Amino acid sequence: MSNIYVIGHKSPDLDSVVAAISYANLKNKIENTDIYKPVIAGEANKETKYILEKYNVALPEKLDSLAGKKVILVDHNEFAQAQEGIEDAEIVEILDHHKLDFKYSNPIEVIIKPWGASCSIITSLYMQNLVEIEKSMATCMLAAMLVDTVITKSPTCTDIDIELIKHLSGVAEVSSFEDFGMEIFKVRSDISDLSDEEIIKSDFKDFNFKDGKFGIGQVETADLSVFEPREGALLEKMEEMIEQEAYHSVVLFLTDIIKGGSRFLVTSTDEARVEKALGSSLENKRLYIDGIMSRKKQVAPKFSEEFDK
Ligand SMILES: [Mn+2]
Repeated sequence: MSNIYVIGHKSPDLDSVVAAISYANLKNKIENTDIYKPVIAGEANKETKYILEKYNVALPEKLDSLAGKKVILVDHNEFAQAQEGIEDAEIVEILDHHKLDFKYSNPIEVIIKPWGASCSIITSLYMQNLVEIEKSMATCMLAAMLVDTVITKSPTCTDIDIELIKHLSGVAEVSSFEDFGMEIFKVRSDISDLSDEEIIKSDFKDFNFKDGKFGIGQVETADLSVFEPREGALLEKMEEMIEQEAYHSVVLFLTDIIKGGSRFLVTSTDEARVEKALGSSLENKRLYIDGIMSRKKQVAPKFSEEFDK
């Protein structure tokens, strides 16, 4: 049997990497095989390396092209966010918690739930199939769920996520998931050794709207002030991306997980319409909006409403 590669989106975040690892593990166990191989679509970000290293889980190898491969897509389903070669891959399954934007010529298994993390869905599948989750795996999955749900504070977090987070905390022997979550967000907040590009790309997604290609990056932080001295340079780098990669707009929003709001940095070929989409005016390409914490539920819909009509 040929290998089936389990892969998350480009600019992989913790949820997409741990989803690939844990889902490949679950499928191998259920089917008593080893054909499911977790891989990643790009350089792992800082907290991903930190968590996998700390809990002794191997970082998957990078797979540069999906062409000619059998693949399971986790944590994404839009081709714009998938690894190169997706058009020439054989997709056998999708497991995701984002909006469905997918057309395919064959009937395939699609598991999509409106929950806070892909790892939440995978946790529930381990439970359904009565497969034990090893402690180190449980800890990594818990970490991914805490990041994706911003320690349960994101509007994307459901009651089911909270229940699963509590369940995994037990398996992982984590006494306070809030403290564990803050530990991860502190790792994230240390940006001193990251380049401007690494900050922008650390959790960055492309959206192909009718009016053009939009790049929307998000950084969640426990300390917004560390970004202040670097905002000018970040904006310059984003401007460069617009020119070199033909974006309509590149937006980076820095989410203060304690205050529960986001500071937007915006570069665009049409700033006025971005202001319209965000419902507020920019000041020197910057803007703070209280209550915004989620790209999926709050930011991307604002842009698609304005630019994907
Ligand atoms: Mn996710």
